[in-house]
Amino acid sequence: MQPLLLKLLLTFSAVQGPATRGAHVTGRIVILTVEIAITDKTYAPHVVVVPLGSTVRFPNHDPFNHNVFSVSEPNQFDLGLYGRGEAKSHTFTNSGLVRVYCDVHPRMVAYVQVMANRYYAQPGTDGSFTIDNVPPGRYRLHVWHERIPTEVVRDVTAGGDSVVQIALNARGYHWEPHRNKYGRDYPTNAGLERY
Ligand SMILES: [Cu+2]
Repeated sequence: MQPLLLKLLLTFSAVQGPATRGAHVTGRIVILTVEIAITDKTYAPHVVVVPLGSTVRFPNHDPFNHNVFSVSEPNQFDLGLYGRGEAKSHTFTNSGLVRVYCDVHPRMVAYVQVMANRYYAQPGTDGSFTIDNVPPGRYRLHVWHERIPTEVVRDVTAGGDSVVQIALNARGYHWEPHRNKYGRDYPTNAGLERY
């Protein structure tokens, strides 16, 4: 495996089931509150995975304003401008990928993966992951990474200690500018602004 790919694999993947027809899965969900801190115009951590119904807090530690927002349907939200020491939150009531931006700083990007069941994992620093207590059966495994163009989908069988190995290819990745919350391009000096 290429070192680059290995590193990307380490960074993050989200994995979820269910399920091919016939396998009935009802994982009990525990709602969470997690934090994505804003420091030096950066979201950290910039990728989180949460169960449906969970809340993400966005505390601003910078001495200037940020405007956390998303236009990812159906989880769009807009926390408005707020300054240092303030924290605003959003509760995610739909499953799916939510791209979180800042209306002031176009380079600020975070991802919230909202999961409809508990069968998911975020790989550790060595790239390994485990999804515990999956009832035996056939499932469809979805693998996501911010730098691959589409999810990798794999049919897998759970039962005993099933092992699956997946390598992601991010060679085609390049930074794509996005629009602000009004659907317009950021000002041309965006990213160079003093604050
Ligand atoms: Cu910002």
